[in-house]
Amino acid sequence: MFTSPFPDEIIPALSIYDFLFSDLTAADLNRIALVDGPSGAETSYAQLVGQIDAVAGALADRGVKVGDVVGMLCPNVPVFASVFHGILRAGATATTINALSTPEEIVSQLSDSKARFLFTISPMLPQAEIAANEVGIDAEHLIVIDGAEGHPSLRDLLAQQSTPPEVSFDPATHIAVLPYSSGTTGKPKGVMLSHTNLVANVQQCRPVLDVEQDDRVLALLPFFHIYGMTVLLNIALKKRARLVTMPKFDLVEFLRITQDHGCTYLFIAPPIAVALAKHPIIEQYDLSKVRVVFSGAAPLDTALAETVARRLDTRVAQGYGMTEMSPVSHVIPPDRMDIARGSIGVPVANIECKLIDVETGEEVLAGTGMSEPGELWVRGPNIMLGYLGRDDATRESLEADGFLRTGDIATVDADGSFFIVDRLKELIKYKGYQVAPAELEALLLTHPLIADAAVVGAPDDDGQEVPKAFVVTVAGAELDEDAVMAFVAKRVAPHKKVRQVAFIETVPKSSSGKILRKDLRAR
Ligand code: 4UV
Repeated sequence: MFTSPFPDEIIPALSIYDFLFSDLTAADLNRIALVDGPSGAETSYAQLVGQIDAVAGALADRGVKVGDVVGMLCPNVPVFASVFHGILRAGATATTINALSTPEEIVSQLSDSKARFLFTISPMLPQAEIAANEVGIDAEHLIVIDGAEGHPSLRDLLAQQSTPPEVSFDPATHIAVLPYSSGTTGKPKGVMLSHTNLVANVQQCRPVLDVEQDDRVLALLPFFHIYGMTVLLNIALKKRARLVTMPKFDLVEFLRITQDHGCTYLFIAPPIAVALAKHPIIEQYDLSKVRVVFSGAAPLDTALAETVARRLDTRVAQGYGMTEMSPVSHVIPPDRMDIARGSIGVPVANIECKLIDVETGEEVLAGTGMSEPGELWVRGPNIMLGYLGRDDATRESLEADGFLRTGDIATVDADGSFFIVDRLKELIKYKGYQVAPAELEALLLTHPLIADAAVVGAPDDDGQEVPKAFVVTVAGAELDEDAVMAFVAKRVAPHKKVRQVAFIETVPKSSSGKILRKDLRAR
C-alpha cells in the first residue's frame, strides 16, 4: 500500500457552502470572486454569497426540498457559481449536464437523476425545452438564467429576496452533486458525491494545489465537469482567488483573456498544452503573468510539458483525477520540479492507494526502479458513495474495504511518483471529456447497414486520443467512412463524434461475448 507523503488533513463535517463561505472575512467580501472573461463584468465575494443565499431561498419558496435534484445545463459564466452553490445551499442535489449535449442526452440525465427543475441559458433553451417537455419539467420549473418569455429568470429568483432555508442533513451521506460518468464500463451513471466528498477534496489538495488569494485563475475548464467543479468553483473560491470565466474554447480568445486579465494560473487539459507548445500565434500575446500551467483529465506527454514550460517560462504540473474521486487523487506538488512532467505525481493528503496486478490479483510492490504495472486502486474521504440506482456497478467498482478500482493502469517509481501507462476500462478521453464506447456502439448498431461495431480510443496526429469505430457492415452493403462519421455526428454531442473509421470482417470477442478492445487498439 502507498500513502500520501503529506500528513492527513482534518476534514470538517460541514456542508460545502459552510465550508467555503462561512469564514469569509470583511476583506474577503470586497474581493472579486468572478470575472466574465469576454465582457469583463465583475462579481465580488459579497455579491456571490448574496446571490447564492437568494437562489437557495427562492428555490425553497418554489418547493425545492432537501434531497430534490436540480439540473444545470450551462456553460462557464459567473452566475454558474451562484446557481450551483444556491442549489446545494437549499439542500438539493445538482446534476450538472455537459453544455453541448443533445436533447436525447439531456433527457437521459434528467430522467435517470429524477431532476425536478432545470437551469439553463437562453442560447441553450431549444435543446433544454425539448428535454424538459420529454421528462415532464414544465415552463415554471425550467429557469432561464438570462431570461426568456414564459420562464422564470435568475433576476426573478433574486427579486424574491428570499432568505435561505434552514436545512439539516448529514454532510457525510447527503448527496451534493450527481455528475455522470461511465466508470469502468457501460453507459454514463450518476456519481453520488456527498458534501463531505467535496469538502474533503478541497482539503486534500491544500498542500499540493498552490492557488493563492492573489491568483487570477482561468476558468475555461467546464464547471459542469468534476475537474472544473472542484478545482475552480471550490478550491479557487475557498482561496478567495479570482476566477476569470470563459464559456467556450477559442485559442485567440483564450490568449486574449489570459493576457488582458493577467491570469496567473491556467488549468487545462492536454490538447491546450499542444496549442501552447506549437501554435505560432502564442508569440503575439503577453503571457508573462502565468506562473502555473496545470494539466489533467488525460495523459500529458513529458516532452510536450517541457516545451510548454520553456516557451511560457512557467511551471507546468500535472494532476490525475476521476469523477468517482471528487476528483483529485494525485498531483505533482509545487516543490517537486524533479518529478518527470509525464508523471501524475504523488497521492494527495488522506489518500491510500495500491497497484493490483491484473493477471494475478496480487499487489505490485515498489522496487529500486520503476514498478511493474497494475490497476490503480484508491481509498480516501473523497471516494464516491456509489452510482445512483446502480448497486451492481457500485459493487464492481468499490471494494468492501473502501478501495475504488480506477480502471487505470499505473506504475510507481522508487521515489513514489506515479505514472498512468494504460487504461483497463473502456473509457475514451477526447480533449479530456468522457466518451463511453458502449453509448456509441449502441448508436452505431441502430444504423440499418451496420451489423456489428466496436469503438476504442486511437491516437490522432498530435498523439491525442480520439474515438475510432471498427464497423462490420451487413452483407453487400455499401457504406463509407464519411457516412459512418456523419451518422454519429448528427446524434451526439461534438466530443463524442467518431473521428476515425475502419471496416472489419468481425469484431473480436471473448467466449463470453466481451469485445476484445486490446486487440482492436493494437491494430
Ligand atoms: O471522470 P473523469 O472525466 O475525470 C477527470 C478528472 C480529471 C482531473 C480533475 C482534477 C485534477 O486536478 C486533475 O488533475 C484531473 O478527467 O475521467 C477520469 C479518467 O480520465 C483519465 C483516467 O483514465 C481517469 O480514470 N485521466 C484523468 N487524469 C489523467 C488521466 C492524467 N493526468 N493522466 C492520464 N489519464
